Amino acid sequence: MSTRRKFLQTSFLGSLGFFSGKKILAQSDTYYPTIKNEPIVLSTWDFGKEANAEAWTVLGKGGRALDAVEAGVKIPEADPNNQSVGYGGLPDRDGRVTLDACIMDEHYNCGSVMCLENIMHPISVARLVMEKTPHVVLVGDGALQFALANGFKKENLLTPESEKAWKEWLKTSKYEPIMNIENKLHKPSGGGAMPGGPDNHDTIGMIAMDAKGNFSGACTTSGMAFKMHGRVGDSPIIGAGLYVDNEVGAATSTGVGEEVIRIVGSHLVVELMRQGLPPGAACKKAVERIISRNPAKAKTLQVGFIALNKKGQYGGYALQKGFTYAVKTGKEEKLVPAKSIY
Ligand code: SD4
Repeated sequence: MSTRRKFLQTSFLGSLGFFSGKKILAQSDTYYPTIKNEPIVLSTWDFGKEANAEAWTVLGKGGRALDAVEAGVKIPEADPNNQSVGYGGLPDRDGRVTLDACIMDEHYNCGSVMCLENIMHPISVARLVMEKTPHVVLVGDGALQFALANGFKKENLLTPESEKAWKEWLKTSKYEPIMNIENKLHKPSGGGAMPGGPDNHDTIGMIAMDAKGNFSGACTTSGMAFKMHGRVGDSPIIGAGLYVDNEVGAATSTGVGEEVIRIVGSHLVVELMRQGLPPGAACKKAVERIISRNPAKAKTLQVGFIALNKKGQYGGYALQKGFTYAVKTGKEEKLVPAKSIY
């Protein structure tokens, strides 16, 4: 299609959206709401749909975004078929399931746990770190001790399927992140999961705005499969895997955490929105920042961002095709295939 025709079509669609009040996909992959201050929740990947539905049990009743995001992400955390979050997560190279999670509310309060073992709901421990301690982050044994002292139960999180996948991996012990080619998520991988591969990009990042116009976010993961013991990705790092600024909006990420940490991705997206970029465009700029550091490497990796601003506009962008995000409002529930650079 010629650039001019494309431009005309976009302008035409844009004006249709403007005059009819219909939701349209804008050039920057940003969607615009019809109703202001309507509660809304966004989550990474297909299985975000079920998590959003749970979050809606809070948001739909006028509840707080913080309660909604915690309730929402607990769904994949407890799902043994999801091999990148919580129970059933693929272990590290030593066969240990180590979990990372963080949460942030509308007052810049935040809490995080890193490399936490044997606790089904790291997100709830992260929330307690936020609410009951003077700290932001607890790691490893300290996080576990804190969880146990607060009534959490110690559980074995390594499912037979994930153990089988790990034993399979041990045969070659090759750690080589492979980008997701196609979104085959939320399916048991039957032992075929590869580090960085299709089943390894299932982190759930969830961001929400409640009926009062307040924002919160949560992010939880078992991290990259077969990682070195002690490795922590972007997901539990405030500013990298998640950021919430109640004056501007919120963003969260998924994909190869090392790349997101380097650019403090979610904070970058929120700051770009503060400067006036729509959410989709802000996500795209963050993805481009990753490429500018190392274009050749970026071609081989997946990273995706989603973002929501104060007006209820939302969007997402990824390095590679295959990244989807789930959206729920009082009016609709849908999966959006994010635009991508490659
Ligand atoms: C990590 N960002 O540990 C996580 C992995 C991930 O989708 O998002 N997978 O680096």
